[in-house]
Amino acid sequence: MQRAALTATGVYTAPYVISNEELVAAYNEYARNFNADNAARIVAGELAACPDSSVDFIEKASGITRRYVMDKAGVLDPQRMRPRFAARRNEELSLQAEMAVAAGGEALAAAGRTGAEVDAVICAASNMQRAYPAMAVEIQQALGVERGYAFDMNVACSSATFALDIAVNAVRCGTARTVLVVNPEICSAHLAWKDRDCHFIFGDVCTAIVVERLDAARSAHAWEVLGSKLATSFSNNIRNNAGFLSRCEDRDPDDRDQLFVQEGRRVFKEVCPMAAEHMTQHLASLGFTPLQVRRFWLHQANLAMNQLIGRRLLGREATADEAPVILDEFANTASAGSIIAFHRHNTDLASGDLGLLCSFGAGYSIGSLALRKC
Ligand code: CO8
Repeated sequence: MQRAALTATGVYTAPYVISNEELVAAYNEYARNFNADNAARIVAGELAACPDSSVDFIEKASGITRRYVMDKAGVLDPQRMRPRFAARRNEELSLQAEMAVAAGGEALAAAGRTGAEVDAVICAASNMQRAYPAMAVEIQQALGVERGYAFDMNVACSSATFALDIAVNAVRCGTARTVLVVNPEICSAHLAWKDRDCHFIFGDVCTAIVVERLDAARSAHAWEVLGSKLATSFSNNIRNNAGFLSRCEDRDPDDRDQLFVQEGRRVFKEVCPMAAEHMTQHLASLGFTPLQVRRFWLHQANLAMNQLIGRRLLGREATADEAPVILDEFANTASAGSIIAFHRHNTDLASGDLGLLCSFGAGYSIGSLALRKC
């Protein structure tokens, strides 16, 4: 059995920023228009009025101050309230592939590798822009990966950690020497921007991670993977019903259940204890306690969620150095969040330091990797 390591990462940041102030101004204009257009039905009790959103609520409830998106004008147009993307011809690089090639190229360069040295590409994200051919195969070709295999997978917010588990096992078993995992998350395309309960939650980004044999690593910042642990438990509390059967069910793509829907409070209450218990058990199985972990790179959905998980793990508040936060800047970027935190906050640690990367989200799904700095 080979020893496997995460040797490098890359991040593609979406080109536009939307502040909470801009978001709330656009949403409130949409709400005013909706209420004026539907005044008679609202008075008759046939329709609920659209309540205003507020910057204060968003910052207090989530810790999010802004987000990066692939299109800003469409999202902030009160007549549209969703991104606008130009359709591309089949001969052009797809949007998700473009993001993945940028992040993947950065990660490969940081690992001291070229596409020609990669054996497998896994494209893991909450949404794929098409059913087939797999996004990963297009990315494989665009990055000059001439051998091996590529495939897509989706475990919602845990897509990246579940993909890392597969990549690590492939390297350990000798199926591959070098695997590239990419996570192009275009959350803005599946977010209900007209729903004030969730319109602030998501942003767009793409992350990439190189997984290699430890003995072949060239990077100065490699992390050996000591172990990984995956868990799932079915829940309807985070759900999106859009799929290939939608047109056969005569569904409108704007129907509320064809977009992201969640019971946010229930998710909060149920997922926090599950995630803390999962990480504690994972560490115990490797002979460690949470207090021995130098840094936690947690899923980035909600600041209060991460603070509560930190308290459950450590018995006290985790410092920003112990559990860095990036969701204030990026919002929730589904499976990419913990990887952005890792990308931004791993090179300062010392050889021998212990770290834990953990995602949690829809499914429910939880994935963790215990890492030791080489
Ligand atoms: N402005 C003003 N008031 C508001 C707003 C707003 N924007 N939104 C809600 N309110 C009001 C509510 O109506 C409510 O009013 P009332 O008390 O009168 O009923 C009050 O504020 C409190 O509302 P909530 O109870 O909803 O507020 P919370 O404190 O629970 O905060 C959160 C809401 C932030 C959503 C919080 O519950 C949370 O973060 N929960 C966890 C969310 C989470 O982690 N979800 C994970 C989902 S991500 C995932 O798994 C990936 C899925 C795939 C991605 C797909 C891409 C789109």
